[in-house]
Amino acid sequence: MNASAAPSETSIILIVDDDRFMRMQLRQCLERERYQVIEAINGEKGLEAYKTNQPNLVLLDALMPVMDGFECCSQIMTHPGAEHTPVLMITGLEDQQSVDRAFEVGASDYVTKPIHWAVLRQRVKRLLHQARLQRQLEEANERLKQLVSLDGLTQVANRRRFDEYLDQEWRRMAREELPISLVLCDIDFFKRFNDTYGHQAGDRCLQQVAQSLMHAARRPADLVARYGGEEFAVILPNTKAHGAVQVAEEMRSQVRSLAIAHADSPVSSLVTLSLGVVSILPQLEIPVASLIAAADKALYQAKAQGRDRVVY
Ligand code: GH3
Ligand code: MG
Ligand code: MG
Ligand code: MG
Repeated sequence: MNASAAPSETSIILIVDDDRFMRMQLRQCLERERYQVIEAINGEKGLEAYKTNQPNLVLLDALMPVMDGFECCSQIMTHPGAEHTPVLMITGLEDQQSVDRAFEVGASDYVTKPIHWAVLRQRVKRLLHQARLQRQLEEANERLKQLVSLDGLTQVANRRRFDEYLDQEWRRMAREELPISLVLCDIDFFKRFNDTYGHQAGDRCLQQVAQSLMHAARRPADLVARYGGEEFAVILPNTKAHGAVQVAEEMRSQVRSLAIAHADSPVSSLVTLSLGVVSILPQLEIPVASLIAAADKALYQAKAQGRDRVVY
């Protein structure tokens, strides 16, 4: 499956045909091209072989006892990942209806018997190549999606992802009538920290703080995001005030236990956090911005009351 290993990886091809002689000829043709070949004698056996071997390509006869090729193909297509496994129908049926049906049930290509071997070789090669390209494209897309939603410095979600997720969870919690909490965290006297230790030390501090927040927000649905320069926001779906305050206190203590020196901080000799917490039962007619405004207000109070604290 590893895309980088693709050039040297041997493709597995599954031949499903009730005709023993045909299977043998196909096998010889494919093994000459150094493919790994598996055989099955009907659609049912073919389906089993498909599940156990996860071949890169299936060569499928149409007319077979027990389960025919059309049924076998449509069943293969219901399996996760089947979109990466091209099915090439090889059959004596030349009528339009059979060709149409093959493509309808998910076949990628169709060749008729008697087989033109040079053409088959090229079709097999092309189908495998296309499937590999498609897989690589999807992997690249996956990586890209990750990249556009992560903050480059701290590797937590970025602001864009935060906005998107908050909107989504706000609506989901409103539908399910569950609470949602938001924690806004801001590093205390961070400008002084930069002034004292330099911008690079500041960057490292941000990375460490981000990791601490990740440790504290443990549920799979929780999202830690970099909200702005030295501000982080944490979305806690299905979490009441009590739980959210606990998480926020855990964050404060995690950051304390990083024990990053901050000699110029008026509130401590170490880097500290101020946190504002809000919890609400969302309603679709209330704008999500009101949640952020309330958390911002709580954070402002935490600052005003002396920093290094959680305000709910
Ligand atoms: P307060 O306790 O009131 O929050 O004071 P503060 O100094 O933390 O707040 P202020 O908003 O005045 O300063 C934030 C500082 O965060 C200023 C800016 O240089 C720094 N900062 C923002 N983004 C980054 C970054 O990516 N890297 C580094 N090293 N510093 C950053
Ligand atoms: Mg047959
Ligand atoms: Mg700030
Ligand atoms: Mg600050």
